[in-house]
Amino acid sequence: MSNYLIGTAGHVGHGKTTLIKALADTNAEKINNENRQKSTKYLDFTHFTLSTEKVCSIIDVPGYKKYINDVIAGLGGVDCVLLAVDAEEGIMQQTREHFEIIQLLDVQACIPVITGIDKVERNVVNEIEKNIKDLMKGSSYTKSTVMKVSAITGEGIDKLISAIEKTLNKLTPRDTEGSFRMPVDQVYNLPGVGTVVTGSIYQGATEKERMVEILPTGKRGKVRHVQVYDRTCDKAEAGQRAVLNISKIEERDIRRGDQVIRPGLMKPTLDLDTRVEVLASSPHPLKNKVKVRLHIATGETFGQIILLDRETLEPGESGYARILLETQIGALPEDRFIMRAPSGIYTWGGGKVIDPHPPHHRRFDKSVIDMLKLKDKGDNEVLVESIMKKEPYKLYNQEMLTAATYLSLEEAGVLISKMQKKDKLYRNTSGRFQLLSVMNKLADKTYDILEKLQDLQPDRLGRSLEEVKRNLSKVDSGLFREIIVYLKDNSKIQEKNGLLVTSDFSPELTPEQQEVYAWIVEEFNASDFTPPTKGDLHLNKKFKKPVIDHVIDYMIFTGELVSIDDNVFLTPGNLEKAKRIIGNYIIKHGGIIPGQVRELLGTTRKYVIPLLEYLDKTYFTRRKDGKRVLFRENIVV
Ligand SMILES: Nc1nc2c(ncn2[C@@H]2O[C@H](COP(=O)(O)OP(=O)(O)OP(=O)(O)O)[C@@H](O)[C@H]2O)c(=O)[nH]1
Ligand SMILES: [Mg+2]
Repeated sequence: MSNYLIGTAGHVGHGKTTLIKALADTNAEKINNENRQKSTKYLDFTHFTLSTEKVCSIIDVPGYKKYINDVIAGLGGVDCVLLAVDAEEGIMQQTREHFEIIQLLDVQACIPVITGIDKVERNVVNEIEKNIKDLMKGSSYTKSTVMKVSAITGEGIDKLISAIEKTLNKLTPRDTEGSFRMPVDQVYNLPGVGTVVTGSIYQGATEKERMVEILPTGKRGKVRHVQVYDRTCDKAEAGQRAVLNISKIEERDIRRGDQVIRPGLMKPTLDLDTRVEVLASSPHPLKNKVKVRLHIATGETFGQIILLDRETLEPGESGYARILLETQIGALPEDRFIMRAPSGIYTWGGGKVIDPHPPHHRRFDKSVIDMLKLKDKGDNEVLVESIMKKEPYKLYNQEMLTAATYLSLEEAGVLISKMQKKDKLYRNTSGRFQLLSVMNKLADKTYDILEKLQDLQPDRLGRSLEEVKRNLSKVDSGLFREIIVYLKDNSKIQEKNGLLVTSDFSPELTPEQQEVYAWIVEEFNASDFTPPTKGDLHLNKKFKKPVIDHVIDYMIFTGELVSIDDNVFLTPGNLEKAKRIIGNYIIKHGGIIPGQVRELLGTTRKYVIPLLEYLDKTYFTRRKDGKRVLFRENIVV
């Protein structure tokens, strides 16, 4: 089932209430207690069903000038407005003012309706139709057909119903899945029930027993009772008008303008970044620091306008502004608002919330304006890219994007996955990410640095992480670690014995080192399980200790030696042989002790103890009941 919110608009006495009575085919009592002659005061509500799957809630607004605040509050959440124009009087002052408000609120659709066509000749109706078309010229409603009806004779009502149906079919449906949000337009106390609030549901849904929060107070309570279309039900959703009874909320805790929301959906704010526009009909320009009366959703407050890139906005102009509010409100990006003179005498203009929790910024800062333009356009992908490019030397997470863009966590998640699928984002296993273009650039730079360091000293066996990082001082350590992982995953670099090398790197030996190398190889070839230790090699007077150490490291790097501990080394062949002998012995006898190893390998305690510790450390063996057994029983040796 689809639900729509339809509002009325138009000058006082232009037949709005009578028209919706005709549409709803309902009696006067159902709409209100007032009789037909009475002007509408405040807001009235009813509903009618267009076809089986479409129910329209109607918000009937008063035409009388002094109730303009109700008009703004009533039309804030509607999908479509019926703009009534009386066939005798034609376009009047409130027709224009209401039409301006409809445009500033960016209501999706507006159907102009000439009412009371029974009262005048056809040519008068045609003249008014022409005037209405002129009024709508340049707006987003120029394609709307002007409807002509008489609520008294019923002429044109059927056509109007099908026009409404057709219009609603083209609208973007409301988001019933998102987080619940209902600005409050009425609060009253029902004896025996308690505090009851009514409102149009802007987005999401709520149901009995759900926890809700009241903004701006932050008080929370459970939905105790739900009523939609005059009936008690379990659930109310976007596009419906709902009556809610909420536990723990007293009448004094909530008033019109407050919002009932899914707990945590938004936080109250005193600052807004906005795009404002001044009506062409405004009698005054909008000057920096001016005070305005601000209407947003069903709420009202005062705010000071800080124009961010100029001193004045002339009538008909628009620009970016920070609004400093006098009282806290709840707002989301894309919310529309109306600005009126503080005295309430005229409508100054309106605007759109771009950022409801903006960071501090200075006026006349080009980068601030550029960012606002991107947010204004709503191209979140471009926005995210520009945010990350601005500070590229760190990793981001979902929360950081949420804070910088005011996308919800869920929306940020969807956007990140989309960008990742498009190969725009690199994301690590813990969900942190960076633009792939930034990753590639930094990875190339890191690789070049490592290569340059290797070229400068080709005999060194590798570079420590710190040494490479020193050349990338701007990059934070989390991102640096990720770049190393990224380069390793792409087989561009390797980490050997804790040192970084490019994958194609092989260290060079100096003539002196080559001589030491030849000697050590010979020494190792001459012995099986009693090879020279580092200490033994140091006893040689012909070669310097640091050169010997370097060549040992080199041989570990190239895989010619395995370091059993700091002092003892084995060739990989001999290590494998030792493992085979020890393994087979354990399998046969259920365990082995150091003395048996010594005998089997024909070696001494000096080697046996480090070797067994090495085998424990590398999960080949483990200690059990004073013996060594295989780490895993089923190991094949
Ligand atoms: N002849 C005729 N009279 C109409 C028609 N529609 C409304 N009226 C009369 O016009 C008067 C004003 O109508 P309402 O429906 O109260 O006008 P409204 O726009 O709701 O007025 P406000 O709520 O004060 O803004 C009433 O006396 C209606 O009976 C119509 O189609 N034909
Ligand atoms: Mg009325």
